[in-house]
Amino acid sequence: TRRIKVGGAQMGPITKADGKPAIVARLVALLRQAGERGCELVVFPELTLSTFFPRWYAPERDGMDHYFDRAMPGPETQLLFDEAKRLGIGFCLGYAELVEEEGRLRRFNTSILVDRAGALVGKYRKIHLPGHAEYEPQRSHQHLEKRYFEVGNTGFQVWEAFGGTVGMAICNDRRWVETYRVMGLQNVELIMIGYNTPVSDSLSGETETLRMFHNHLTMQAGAYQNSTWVVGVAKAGVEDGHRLMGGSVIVAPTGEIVAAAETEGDELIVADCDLDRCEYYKSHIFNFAAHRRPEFYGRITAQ
Ligand code: ING
Repeated sequence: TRRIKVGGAQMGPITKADGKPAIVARLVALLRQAGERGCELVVFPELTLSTFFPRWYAPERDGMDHYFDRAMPGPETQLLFDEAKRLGIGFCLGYAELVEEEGRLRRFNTSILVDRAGALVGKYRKIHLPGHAEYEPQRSHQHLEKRYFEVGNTGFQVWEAFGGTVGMAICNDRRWVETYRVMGLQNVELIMIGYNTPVSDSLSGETETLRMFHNHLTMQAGAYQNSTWVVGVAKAGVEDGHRLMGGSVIVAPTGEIVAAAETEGDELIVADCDLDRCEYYKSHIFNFAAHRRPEFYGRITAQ
């Protein structure tokens, strides 16, 4: 069997006042915990090097650039990369990416995957950006990802790494069935998803319980319907008065939750993921070649 010991490194709150060195020190502490528990891969949350700054309005679109990283690793994150390499642990890290591309400055909500030897395996830039681009006074807090980030241009890719086929998505992506299916059609066996999700918002009136139900429902369904493991990892807790949900989980290809966080702080969850458990579902109930009928699905990709 192709077993891989996976850690979900849930992060507690990061406030506006927290500097990068203190944040990186917490990431390194979780990495060391993962090492002690034999993890080969650790998944960190979305935007795990800063507070969830899209909750704040800045008059200029570059007004949050101080939360972005140009180089990855950069001077303040090199420590994390070095420690991971020393421990022989691969990791997935979410951060705000500032990059010069096609002759202009571009901003993405990004996730990178680094293997156990410390080599960059792949990069994903968030495609489903929720919320709005302009200030909306009726909201108790803003959700301005469309203001600070461009729609990602990497597509949903998979990579051969950690003994299997792995992919990445970020936060709101997990609510869209297409996210999982596009990777499912590439035979993905483990999807890593970091998220920062407000416990409540001023518009929906949903209860905290209902929002946690949606959080797990989407990842459990995505896992089962595409015969893949899903690792969903939160940045959680109260950031400058705004509470983000925890609920980090590791979901098996059966859709069952096999590990779940209990707190809204820095917390490592671990599961021994047997990638061969994907096989039965991929070759029977979700055997795409045998059962899937794309000639009837055209409307799904229509604009
Ligand atoms: N956050 C939230 C998420 O998709 C959200 C936004 C919350 C959308 C609740 C809908 C309902 O989990 C991010 N960062 O995408």
